[in-house]
Amino acid sequence: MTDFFDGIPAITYDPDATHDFTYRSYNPDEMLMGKTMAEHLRFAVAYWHSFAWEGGDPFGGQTFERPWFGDTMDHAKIKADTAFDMFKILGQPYFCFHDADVRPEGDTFAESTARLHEITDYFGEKMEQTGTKLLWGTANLFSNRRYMSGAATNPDPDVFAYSAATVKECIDVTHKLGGENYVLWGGREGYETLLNTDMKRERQQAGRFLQMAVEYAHKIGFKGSILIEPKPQEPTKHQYDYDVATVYGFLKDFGLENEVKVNIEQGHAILAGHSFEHELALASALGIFGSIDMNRNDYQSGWDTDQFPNSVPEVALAYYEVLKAGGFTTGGTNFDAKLRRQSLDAQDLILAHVGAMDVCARGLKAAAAMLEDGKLEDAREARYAGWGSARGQGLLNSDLETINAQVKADALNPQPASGRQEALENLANRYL
Ligand code: XUL
Ligand code: CO
Repeated sequence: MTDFFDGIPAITYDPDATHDFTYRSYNPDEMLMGKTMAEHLRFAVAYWHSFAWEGGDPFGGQTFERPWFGDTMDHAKIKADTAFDMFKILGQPYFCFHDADVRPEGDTFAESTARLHEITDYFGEKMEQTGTKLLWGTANLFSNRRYMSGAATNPDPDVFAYSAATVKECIDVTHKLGGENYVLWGGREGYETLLNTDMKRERQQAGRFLQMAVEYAHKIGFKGSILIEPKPQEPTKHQYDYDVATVYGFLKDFGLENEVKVNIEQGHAILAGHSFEHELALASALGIFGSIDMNRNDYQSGWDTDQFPNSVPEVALAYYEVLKAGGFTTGGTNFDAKLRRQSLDAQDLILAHVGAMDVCARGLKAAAAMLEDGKLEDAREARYAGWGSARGQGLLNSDLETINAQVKADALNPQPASGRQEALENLANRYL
């Protein structure tokens, strides 16, 4: 144990506790719809926000002081020790990381790679000792200045090559650690101005890059899911993986719709002008639902503030879609969330996760009750009941002329029916 979290106890489920270091709703062993809460939620801590982020914002730099800040491998190991101490305190089953979060950048590709393998071997030992698992690994192809004009979509083929070589190493270490997914977020895959951008070429590069990642994952026998994380803008003005619908079109274009799924982030959905549940429902309808990043934005600031979730009603509607989709398979609930920069203390880091896990647990319970009660689904089914009739069944296999003749023969005159939105909203609120 490091001393960073000294005095903070392991968090357990005790709704009656009189102190803050307790789960009041997240009871990992509680059964819901045939699975435990832990199995439903599959919580993951994001290494980057909790351990690599220094507390900066566009107007100021580092606010956090951490014993592991520094660019040596010794620092990287203290960081890993502290991270695994936190995993032990929280008891969440998973974590996620980028290469750049866990090892200092070397002077050469070879040095960076050697460091990545060294630290992930160290992770491997700790995972073995603690039972913490890897939800997903990923490559940071956006922070270093070499990626300023894109990674796969860079006008310079050398950057494409460097990025491809990096993804190979990151898939390797994800595979080595038994990671259940590999994520690609195209942070710089977009443009700042169309005046210097060949969109057609850049899309082709991104498509081929993704095919190569899928081909390599198959080759080494990686059994996890490959996931794209949609986001509409920020850091670039426009990103090619704008939202779930855009990603699906992209996957179809490159023959990858059965190979790649999506990791949907609440804050990114909002930036794209959608609700989180919209993105989840669409991904499920398209058969590409994979995993979630459960972090919200501040609704006034209009940018990706990556805050821990704290709205039970919002979270409930999201898990309703997750449950309807059959729940997670390889995916889970990753907190791609960071503290506010004034939240300096070790206990802030713990309490942020504790609160978020409780909010998710309450949302999940509400969602399960909504689904098990069945009233919402009954109402939805009733609304489309006509499509189950002989006329409804035949229509989609018919043609315009036949339909036209039938409408005339039957003197068809459709009568509108209420969508009952307020009644359904009242119903949904009863579970919250
Ligand atoms: C950025 C973001 C990333 C991805 C992983 O907005 O969400 O942290 O989750 O690269
Ligand atoms: Co994310």
